[in-house]
Amino acid sequence: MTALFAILTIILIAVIVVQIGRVTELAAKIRGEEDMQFLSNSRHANLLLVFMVLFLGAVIASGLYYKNYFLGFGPQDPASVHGSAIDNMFKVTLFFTGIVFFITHILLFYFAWRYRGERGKKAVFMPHDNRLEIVWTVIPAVVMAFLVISGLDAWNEVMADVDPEEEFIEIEATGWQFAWQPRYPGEDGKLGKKDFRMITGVNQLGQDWTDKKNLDDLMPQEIVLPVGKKVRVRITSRDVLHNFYLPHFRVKMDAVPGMPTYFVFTPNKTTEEYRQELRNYPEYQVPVDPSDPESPMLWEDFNYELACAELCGKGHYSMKRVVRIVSEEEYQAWLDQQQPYYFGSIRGTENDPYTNEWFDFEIKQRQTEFNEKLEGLIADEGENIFVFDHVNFEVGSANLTPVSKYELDFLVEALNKYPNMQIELAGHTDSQGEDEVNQTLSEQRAQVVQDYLRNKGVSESRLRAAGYGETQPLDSNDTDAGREQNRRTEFRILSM
Ligand SMILES: [Cu+2]
Repeated sequence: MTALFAILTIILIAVIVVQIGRVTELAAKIRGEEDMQFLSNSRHANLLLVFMVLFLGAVIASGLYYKNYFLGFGPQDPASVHGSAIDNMFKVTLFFTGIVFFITHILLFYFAWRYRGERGKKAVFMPHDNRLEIVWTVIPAVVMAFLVISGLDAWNEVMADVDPEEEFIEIEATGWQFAWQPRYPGEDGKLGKKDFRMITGVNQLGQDWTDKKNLDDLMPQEIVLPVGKKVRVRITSRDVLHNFYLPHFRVKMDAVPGMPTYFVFTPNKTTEEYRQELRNYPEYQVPVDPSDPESPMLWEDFNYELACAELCGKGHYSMKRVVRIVSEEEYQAWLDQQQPYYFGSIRGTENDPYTNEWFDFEIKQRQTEFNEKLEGLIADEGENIFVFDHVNFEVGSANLTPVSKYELDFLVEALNKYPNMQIELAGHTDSQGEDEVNQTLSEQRAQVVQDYLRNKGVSESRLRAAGYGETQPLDSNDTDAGREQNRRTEFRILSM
């Protein structure tokens, strides 16, 4: 139906155009061809003047109407130290190109009106004018030179890298289809090494875990930064071109696979301060969801954002991330809540290169646990058996696993602390395999532990070793979990 109407309308318009043409031809025949031409020139010249006024009026009106949508105007204030340098550059350029825009458009339409074809008018023949050429070459050249030089000045200021001496926070942003992954350096302040060949499902950035700088790196889902601190962002990409874009901070840099880029900026307004500024504008004092009476206002809901400014694929829009600028105290509190990715997802798994050692903080923490457990046992009249939590043997053998030494060292310290304590070391197995083999294995294991303690300087007179095979299960031998409970090494306090 709509199509039919459209076709009919087009046909009608065509008929009207043809008819007008015929009438004009007829009128020209009556009045004379030349008169008709001049009359038409005159009408067009006047219409051009009308168009000029309407057009320039519309330009000014739309500029005023959208004034709060231009970067650097109204609520679009920059939130970084260098932001105003970029905004000023845009404003100066807009000022000069605006003047040129108005002058050239006024002249364009004025000339079309002033020099329209009229009876008796003849064109001036002017083959060349040096003065005119110089004027219209030199003036734009001087203005352009001024714009370029001041632009270069702003560029050098904005793109300056950090001084190695100065204090700054370095973070990393990796773009991929379709997300940004921020990475923070953790307590050491240094980002660990990466290699794209190490990228796997659990190692999205290809971090090299043998580089200890990686172990405390944080991978939060949002970017949180303290106000007033210089930030250097390392920008990389895992697949295609992306663009790290923080519009409110006037930060924009390509993320290129295989070619790390960076951007340095200093946020100078917290999210809350920016919201308070937006509050002054009526267009931000409307509810986010007008149908919900509880809905927050637009200014309350505002958040800085990280976007991708490179059309990188069909999920491009979903690369948005929230950026929060907070006070130094809030930043520290947020940092303290973050868990290093390594300790959350890699530690103790097959990807962990450090399964044979404990880190200092783990040793401290587990030593505290050991001491508390032992103190509890000493205080308890009825109980006197301490089951080791971290003393283990290789499968079917009496060889201690490498990390077993830590808990045994805790015991050595405890024996030194209580010089009269005498203990019996006991080995236990589950019920799998031959009874006799299990009996021998448990004896050997208790002996190995005793030897270890003796080598650490504990007097042999305070130690006894015994194997109990599978005779003293703690749990059922029918389940994996039960058997794990039953395979154990423990010590019994004989006297204090
Ligand atoms: Cu992208």
